[in-house]
Amino acid sequence: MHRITKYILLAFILVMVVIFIPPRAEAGNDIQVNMWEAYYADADNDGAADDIVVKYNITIPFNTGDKYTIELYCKLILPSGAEYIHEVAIVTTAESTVTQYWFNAASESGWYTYSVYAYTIDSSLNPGYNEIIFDPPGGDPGDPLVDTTVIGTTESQG
Ligand SMILES: [Ca+2]
Repeated sequence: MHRITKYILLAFILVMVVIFIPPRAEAGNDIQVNMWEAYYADADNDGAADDIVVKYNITIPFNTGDKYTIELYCKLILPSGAEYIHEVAIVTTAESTVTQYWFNAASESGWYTYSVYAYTIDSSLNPGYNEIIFDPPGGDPGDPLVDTTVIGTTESQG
């Protein structure tokens, strides 16, 4: 009798432990960042091919239709080591294609690195990261600007 009470108590404690484990991202439920294109162009039609265009997909595998707000921490590193940082949030379900225009950003000769760290503020998904290295021509175009276009999502903010 005493033994059974012990087992019941133990089972109750186990249930409580399971209930009070804080919500965490499930294994394999990562945000995927797939960068597939980075090039220079005259995206703002000012006559100079001094704008950087970056395209990538944000994918949430195994998503059954839940909406997530994904923060995109974007960093452009110039050949000199100068960095431009831009953060934007998108609301997405399974997959979105993001296109970003960095106007007047191709100001130096050499290799450029573009990276995206994608995460959720509440850590409901595991974060994703990717980067791409590319080589646009140099020039002196003035102050850089950023524009983000998203296809396949409901909205974008920031
Ligand atoms: Ca231009």
